Amino acid sequence: MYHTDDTIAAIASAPEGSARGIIRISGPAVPAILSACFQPAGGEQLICTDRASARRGTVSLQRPRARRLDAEVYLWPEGRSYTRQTSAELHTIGSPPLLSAALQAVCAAGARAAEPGEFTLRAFLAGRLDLTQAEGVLGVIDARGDEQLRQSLGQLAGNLARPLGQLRDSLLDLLAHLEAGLDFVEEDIEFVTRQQLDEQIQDALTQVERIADQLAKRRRSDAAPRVVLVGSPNVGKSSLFNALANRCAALVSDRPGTTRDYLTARLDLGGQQCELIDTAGHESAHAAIASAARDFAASQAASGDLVCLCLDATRPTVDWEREQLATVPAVPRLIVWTKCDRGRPMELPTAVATSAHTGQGLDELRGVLSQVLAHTRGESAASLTAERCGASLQAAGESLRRAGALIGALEGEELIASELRLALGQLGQVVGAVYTDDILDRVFSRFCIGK
Ligand SMILES: Nc1nc2c(ncn2[C@@H]2O[C@H](COP(=O)(O)OP(=O)(O)OP(=O)(O)O)[C@@H](O)[C@H]2O)c(=O)[nH]1
Ligand SMILES: [Mg+2]
Repeated sequence: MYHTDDTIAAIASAPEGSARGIIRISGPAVPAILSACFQPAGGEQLICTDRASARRGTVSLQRPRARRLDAEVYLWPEGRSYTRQTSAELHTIGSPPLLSAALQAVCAAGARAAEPGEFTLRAFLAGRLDLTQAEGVLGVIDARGDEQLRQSLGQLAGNLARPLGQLRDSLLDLLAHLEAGLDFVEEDIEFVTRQQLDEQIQDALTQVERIADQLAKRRRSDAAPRVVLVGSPNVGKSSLFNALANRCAALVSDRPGTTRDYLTARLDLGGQQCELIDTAGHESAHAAIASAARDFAASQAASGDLVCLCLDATRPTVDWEREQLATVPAVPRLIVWTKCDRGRPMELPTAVATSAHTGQGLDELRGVLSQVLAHTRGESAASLTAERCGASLQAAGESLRRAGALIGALEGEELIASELRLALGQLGQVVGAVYTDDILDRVFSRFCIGK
């Protein structure tokens, strides 16, 4: 069983350190903990009102030695925070040893170190989120690329919770009518006609199928991570694409700017699937079409899971390439030297030397891609939810189908009601209205501490 009556605390900012560090605290003892370890500036007392508030002050640290750390405290009263409990955040310098000393001070004052995902678990248990939205939170944290972020934010905003909630409400109403009819069976009172029952069950079945289909589609679309080939015109991206995909899909020519549109191919990297994307070369052209192609290549790169920056080993690097090498990429990046049969690549760490013409380095590149992708890929919220709920949605659909068949066969209403109960139980598991510790463990153990 999960307890929510104690007070939990954790470092909620990046574990490797950042400019700002955050300690999150949630539970009934927040006011007592803050009055024990936080001194507001100006010597006044920190008072928890019915509105969110912020105060500057200092936290008293005991270890490794007694000292005071400047901090701001943000305080949310019960009912108005993420967990719906009295909650606080201490914002201070993001140095890991200082944050860990501040967390020790908070724990010494009465908090317990939070388990992974425990804040979101409390938000779920307090009814602030359903399970699909909790998975949306995780999807937002782990999103790789714009598409995953968009999907996860949608799920967090309730684009699954809402239709599922409406569907459960209408099935509950239907079940209530059926059960009321069963209570008055002697009097021959009918609360819902067979035709209404049939229509509403068919309608519910269509919705369950639509949600299951939508989840499965999203899961398929993000099942394969995306590897995007980018680089200057004529460096050999399309040749590399063809060599890796083992086909001549992309047009190759010695004229720079050959690729205008983009092409994709499915690669199997020894069990690890990926989608390989060839893009137009980056160039400083003015022609509208070239610049559209370049913008498109940039957007493909931004939504990829891994970018292969292709550099031509037969010539020195150009300005744009040097700029790229000097910047920290937003998406994980691999340097791929091309045309190594005709030139010697410059020494760069973690670069792979290839030739599309001789096949040199292609196996090595496949191996590196597979390794890097195994570590860069985050699962989208839809994938997590689809994996957890696929069987429940299918079972709910089957119960509704059986209920429909029972109506058609003019069977008794007890049997129909029992199928509706089964369907509701399965939908309840999807949103978390019906849950076991096991289900919650599966969802929340994927979170990191502090979320
Ligand atoms: N020697 C040698 N030539 C290559 C290799 N790969 C590509 N080339 C040549 O380089 C030229 C450009 O190749 P593409 O694959 O079209 O280059 P790209 O980067 O797709 O070019 P854009 O689509 O215009 O951006 C062609 O003439 C290819 O034959 C290679 O591994 N070795
Ligand atoms: Mg090309």
